[in-house]
Amino acid sequence: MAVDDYKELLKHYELHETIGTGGFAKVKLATHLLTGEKVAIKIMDKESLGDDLPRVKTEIDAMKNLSHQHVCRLYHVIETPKKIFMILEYCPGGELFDYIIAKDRLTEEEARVFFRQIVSAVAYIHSRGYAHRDLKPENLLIDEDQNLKLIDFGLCAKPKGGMDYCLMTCCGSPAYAAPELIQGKAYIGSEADIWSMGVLMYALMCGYLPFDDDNVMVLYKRIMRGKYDIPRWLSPGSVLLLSQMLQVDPKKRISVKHLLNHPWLMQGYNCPVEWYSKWPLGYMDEDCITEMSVYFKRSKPSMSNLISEWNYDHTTANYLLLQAKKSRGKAVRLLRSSVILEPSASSFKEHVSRQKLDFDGGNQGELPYVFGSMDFSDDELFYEDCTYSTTEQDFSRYRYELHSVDSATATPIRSVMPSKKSEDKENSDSKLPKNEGPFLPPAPWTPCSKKKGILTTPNNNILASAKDKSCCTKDTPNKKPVLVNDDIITGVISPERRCRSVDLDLNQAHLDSAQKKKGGKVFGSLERGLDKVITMLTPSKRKACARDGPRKLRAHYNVTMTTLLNPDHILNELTRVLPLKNVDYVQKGYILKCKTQSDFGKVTMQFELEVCQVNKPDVVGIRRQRLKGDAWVYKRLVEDILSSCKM
Ligand code: 6BJ
Repeated sequence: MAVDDYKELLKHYELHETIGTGGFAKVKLATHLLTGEKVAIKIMDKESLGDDLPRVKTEIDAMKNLSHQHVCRLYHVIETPKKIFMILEYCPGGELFDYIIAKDRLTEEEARVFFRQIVSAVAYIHSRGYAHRDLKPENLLIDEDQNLKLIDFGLCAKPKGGMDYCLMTCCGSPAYAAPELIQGKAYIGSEADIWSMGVLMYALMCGYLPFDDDNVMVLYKRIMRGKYDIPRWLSPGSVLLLSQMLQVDPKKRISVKHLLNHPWLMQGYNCPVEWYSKWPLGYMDEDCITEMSVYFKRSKPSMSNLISEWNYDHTTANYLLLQAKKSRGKAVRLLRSSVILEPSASSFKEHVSRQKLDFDGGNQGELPYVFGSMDFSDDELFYEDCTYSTTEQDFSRYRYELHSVDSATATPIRSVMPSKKSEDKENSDSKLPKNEGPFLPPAPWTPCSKKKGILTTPNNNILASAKDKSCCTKDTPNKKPVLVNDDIITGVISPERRCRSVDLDLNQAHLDSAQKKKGGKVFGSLERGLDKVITMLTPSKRKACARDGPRKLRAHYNVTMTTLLNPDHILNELTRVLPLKNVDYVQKGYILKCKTQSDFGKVTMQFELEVCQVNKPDVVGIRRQRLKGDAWVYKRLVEDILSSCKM
């Protein structure tokens, strides 16, 4: 992999940790340097894309044609000879899927809030002539205001003759696929989307799927029969709406138009779903144009013309990110700080390892915590190891040092943390504060309990300008980025597995702003590969390591509370149970980077489990994050692991 591929990207963005890996893409958190806004960067390797390359083109084309409050926004596309980078709206709340499973299921009221947004997004994309064709809770992300954003337009279709024209390609996830689609019949994309929305609504309110089986043929038969269980907690209104969406005959299925003012969706709102875009494509904001014209020293008409080309280049990104800033009530300002060095002025490594600065004077860059990344198999630049702080006193200074990676921090498989003398006490009287917002899990937290187990389903080049000087460079050979191929073979190979449904109490805690106010430290992903030279920050900003104990994280719905008080004890329990569940893992301090593999050695699932301190020192939790693999299989596996731990 050539450093050149990252040159253009790193001129405008500082990369942080991986927040997801899909079949053919890796998604990283990043900061846009001129606005200080967080973005998600989808990184694709053209060579590995192979037959999936058209899917990427489809997604880019579609996203350039969509601008809606419930559709994830595309800001910028960078293509190099080997890579495609899509710079996208960042949604810190993660996937709706994780939210549902953390709560087991949503109340009708909560499901309605989300479902109105889903209907709004789908009505909008249909109005633009697109069918999504892969609607599922993994493709709905939650933004910082708890609003949903639809992602993954790689399978979307825009029938040439309009929305009523038939499609033939069978795509999407089997469990969400409409009967006509799996039968290989010609189908209408919008009708198929409505079916998937029915499955989605069912999953929201039940916490499991209406049609499900390990065997895909059995699953297909169930879908074609269209019969599903109706749990007792569903209201008659919900049952009716589900039956209208889950109609096997697409002609009898409810249309989006009728969903907009459906009584169930109107309940408590008394107004139809608003589906029109609040920021239609081509919308130009006066304040943003003014700021950009001042910053780039151009006349307003000339700046305005440049923006209106909508090339999805850095101009588009600057404009859209300024607009995003404004819509969140922040100052419409581009950063006028000298810290934005021309990439040519710093070495590549320095560029990516530089202390992150808080461009907005303290209210930016606050993450609940950082989601570690797990890069088992990708060769990539070693740039994740930037450790940065969001505390204000750190703004003005940053420097770099070279260190060898401390091999002691890379713990071999099955090794455990040195255990303190165990003094675990049952923590049944947790005093976690109450819920703060309408979308947060209910308080109080309840300890791990056995519940009925739940889910079962398989679930051409726009080359960087030649004028650009390299940021990584022949002139600083000793600071060349390190390419790491860290495919860690961990011994235990698991066959593709379907877990027994077991019990789990996912975190019922709330978000706490205390740590945010204090300006908690945010860390990049863990060091990989021994004998590598990496750039790290000054000792005061060094990464947390095992010796520091578990990280202190804000309570979140992807953190499961335990009743034990000793983090090492929990770590030992996890490392005892993981091999029993055929999960391979690598331990890095209190983080267990887990993966499952098929019989053929294909990685089927990647996720992290991290033992952490939550809120108060006497509450120990386990943060979980899925990075790759089927969401429902992951859910069952993590349920299985956690319920098998004695804690
Ligand atoms: C895209 C992906 C935009 O897991 C997280 C955050 C995941 C952001 C995440 C931790 C967390 C918080 C709460 C609960 C669980 N983003 N943001 C593909 N296409 C367009 C956009 C994205 C991806 C994202 C994913 N946070 N976990």
